[in-house]
Amino acid sequence: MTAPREIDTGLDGFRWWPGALDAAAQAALLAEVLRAVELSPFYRPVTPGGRPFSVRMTNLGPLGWVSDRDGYRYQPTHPETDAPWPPIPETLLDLWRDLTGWPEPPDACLVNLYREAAKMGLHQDRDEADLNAPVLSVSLGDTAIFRVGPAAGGPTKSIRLASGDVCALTGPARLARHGIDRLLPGSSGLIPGGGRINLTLRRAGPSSRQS
Ligand code: MD6
Ligand code: FE
Repeated sequence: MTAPREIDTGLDGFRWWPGALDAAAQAALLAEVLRAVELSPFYRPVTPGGRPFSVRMTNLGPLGWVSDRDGYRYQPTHPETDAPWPPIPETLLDLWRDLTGWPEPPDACLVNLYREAAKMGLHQDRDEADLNAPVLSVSLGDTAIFRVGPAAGGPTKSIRLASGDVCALTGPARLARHGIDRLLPGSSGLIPGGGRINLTLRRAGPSSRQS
């Protein structure tokens, strides 16, 4: 791919490439994701405290992020079907390599489905074995109000993640606090039934790099 334009948000290590995927690339990626979802359906996880998420989830790749009464973890199988997660599409592996330059491919891709009123509270991504590896996020469908701020707390910035936008938490922003305040329903017609799909690519398992 030709390198997409990157925007400086002023938060060191938070990277944002608006419109990294054009309309054709978005449609092609969505088709691949929806095919995978036929084998590995969206389900609604609960927090360790037993509250259902408003977002529905599934995963792609050798490991998938799950949450239930026992806590947060990565596991190789779908919690409801017990089947292995489908593979991560090649186009996402290419995007990871091109944009992050990380020497190893992602081994986990969390797929979040937001319908109209779904949101995600401020959180840090810290369930991965190597917290130096970046997390790369791809947005499809309705625009979302994304809030991001320093790991230690303090002021947050709000940015609009539109369909085709890619962002990443890297380096000093790897443990940034972030979440989705809300969607702008109807801002995109990409997702059948409406809403937004977010894909987050990670290195979840231990790194094979020598340290
Ligand atoms: C979302 N994203 O965009 C939720 N995590 O729906 C995330 O939680 C996220 O966008 C790590 C890195 C980038 C992200
Ligand atoms: Fe996150």
